[in-house]
Amino acid sequence: MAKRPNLLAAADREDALTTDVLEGLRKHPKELSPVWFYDEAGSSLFDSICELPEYYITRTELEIMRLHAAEMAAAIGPEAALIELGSGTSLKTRLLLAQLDSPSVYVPVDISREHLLDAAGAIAREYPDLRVAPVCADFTAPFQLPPHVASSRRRVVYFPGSTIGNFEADKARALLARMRQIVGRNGAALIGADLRKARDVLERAYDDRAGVTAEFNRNALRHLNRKVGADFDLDAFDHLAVWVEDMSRIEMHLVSKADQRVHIGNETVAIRRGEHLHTEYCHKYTLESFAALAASAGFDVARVWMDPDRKFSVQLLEPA
Ligand code: AVJ
Repeated sequence: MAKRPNLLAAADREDALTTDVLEGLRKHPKELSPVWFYDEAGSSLFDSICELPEYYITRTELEIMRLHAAEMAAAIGPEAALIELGSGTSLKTRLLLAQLDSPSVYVPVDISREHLLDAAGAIAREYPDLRVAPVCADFTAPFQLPPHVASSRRRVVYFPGSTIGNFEADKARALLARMRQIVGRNGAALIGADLRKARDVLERAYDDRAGVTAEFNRNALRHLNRKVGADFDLDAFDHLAVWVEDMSRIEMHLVSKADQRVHIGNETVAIRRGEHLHTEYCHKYTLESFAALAASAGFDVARVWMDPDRKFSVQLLEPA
């Protein structure tokens, strides 16, 4: 059986990370995992992104939750176990929790132990009657649910933020299929999914005037420099956000401004002038394309809540 990453010794873990990074950089086009965005600086840059006038996603989803969390809670029903993938420090989770009828347990799942415990602690303090059972795990792999989930009437996975959009179709399907497994026959999944819209609106949302998203993109390199001892020159890369119609996604790239060599561990990676490193995909859906994705994982769309301009959707999926 494969060892779990958090059981590996620190040195092995670093080797594994370096191997992962090098693997991505040997692909054509070169790619870096979006996980590299989120060190401390990156998380605070992301918080700034959420405040940008161009980045409509967070505020639109919040608006939907403010308007419709009560209906969502009614559709979910009493004594549910709410299992959130990624730990919920956010207002969205609170808005939902505040409306649920006697939830049996709230289970935030996150790979970062520190972030998880902070988030779980904050929720537990704000909702003293709520049982909070955090699980430290990579939610893209199987993990064990805490015992209290068994006594709930219904299991509901909550996956807000359009994070589903960061996964390519086969991975998104696999993740939804895992949710289907987790919630069982009478469970549900409540998912935030961003909707397709005009190219200029999307490109501006990922390439803001103030340059915060550009900084967020480059910060992945700074994180790599520190974490795996690489020597990326941040100034040698341009930020690019482009809508790729065929794939129905925004792609974020870093474009090399010069021929350069980057050292990672004992390896050297050559990057040509004009070469692109892919850092993130953000898929955008139509109601039809999301329903098809859900169906491919064994879910029907039971309810959809949207803002009045139909920029974003929160969708309740139930086993088909
Ligand atoms: C947090 C992954 C949903 O895809 O819109 C924001 C990340 N990247 N700006 C998104 C992000 C660039 C965001 N998600």
